[in-house]
Amino acid sequence: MFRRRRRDEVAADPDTSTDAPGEAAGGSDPQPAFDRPLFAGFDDDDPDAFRPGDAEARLEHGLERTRGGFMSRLRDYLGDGPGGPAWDDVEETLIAGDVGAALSMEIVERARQRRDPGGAEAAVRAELASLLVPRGGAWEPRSAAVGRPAVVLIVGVNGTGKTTTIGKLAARYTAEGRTVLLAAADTFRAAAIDQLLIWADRAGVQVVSHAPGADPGAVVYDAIDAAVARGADLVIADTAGRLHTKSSLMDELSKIRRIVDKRLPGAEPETLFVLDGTTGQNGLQQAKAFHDAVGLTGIVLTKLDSTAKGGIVFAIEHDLAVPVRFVGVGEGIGDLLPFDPDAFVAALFA
Ligand SMILES: Nc1nc2c(ncn2[C@@H]2O[C@H](COP(=O)(O)OP(=O)(O)OP(=O)(O)O)[C@@H](O)[C@H]2O)c(=O)[nH]1
Ligand SMILES: [Mg+2]
Repeated sequence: MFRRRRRDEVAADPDTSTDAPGEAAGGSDPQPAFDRPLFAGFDDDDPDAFRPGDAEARLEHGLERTRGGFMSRLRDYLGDGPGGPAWDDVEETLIAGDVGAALSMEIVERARQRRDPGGAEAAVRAELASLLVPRGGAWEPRSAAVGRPAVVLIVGVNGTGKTTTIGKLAARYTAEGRTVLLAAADTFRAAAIDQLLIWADRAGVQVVSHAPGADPGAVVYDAIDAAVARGADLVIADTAGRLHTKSSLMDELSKIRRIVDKRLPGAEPETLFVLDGTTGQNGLQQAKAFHDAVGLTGIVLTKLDSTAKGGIVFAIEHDLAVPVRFVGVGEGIGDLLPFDPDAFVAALFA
């Protein structure tokens, strides 16, 4: 069923019903997402506003805490003091910044051996940059054939920023002139569907939704059908937050994936894992479990503005070899930046 720019209605397709995805709450989300402030930073007087603004300045702003936190200590220790760089402190600082213990040791070892003419800071900077997965250009979800939509599945544990990211992505691609359709496949809570409707309203895109409790796979199926019928370019599916340790819920994601493959053979949907940048090394375990279960094609690292430990970017790319595609640097609709490795490292050391 289509929804466009309506925030007061709840979808009401006949329920196709499935096992209660209710366990998805998993108990790790302290409060329902809908009760949280959703649009801090969004100008309500100008609801069509999507202003990505100057990406470089936004990135630096989003990384303020990280730069003032572990990065500023790192640079102090890398300075040419009387005894040279304090390598032990450099290693500890990297660990404290969420880079991970084994990887921090490796970085320091290799940086020391580099004997970079630019000094210790240049050496560490080069080592950090080398951990990031090389990209073949900007992220571009691909469709299986002309006239068929590209599909993006958004997955992750509870409360990491999935729905918010979908709103931001929808605004970004709509601003680029593409037709985006959202699939409300988090059917666990009515509030989750409502939340997506609000974001869709903000971004000016359509939503396909079923009744709360419906089969998420059926929602995605219908959304693809609707996208084909309407000539939409991109379907972005919201999914319920789930703990990576719950195998039945991970199976549900695989099922959604199979439905996309069946409905759009050869589509190769993008599966973006939304990782809360404030969760630290635990987030790495989550990402690995999701990667094993459904095969991730990219990562969105959210809440970078709320953490002083942006080093998780290096850990995750090194350990998973899955590229970070976007970073979330705030709660506003424009606070999602495409991830550019060079710009990221430059902003950290700026
Ligand atoms: N500071 C900051 N907050 C963010 C960012 N992205 C999301 N949030 C906030 O994180 C909270 C959770 O966001 P949601 O989009 O509801 O998260 P979710 O993953 O969809 O949650 P569930 O559906 O309950 O699993 C909200 O308060 C968002 O405003 C970000 O990049 N920075
Ligand atoms: Mg959500």
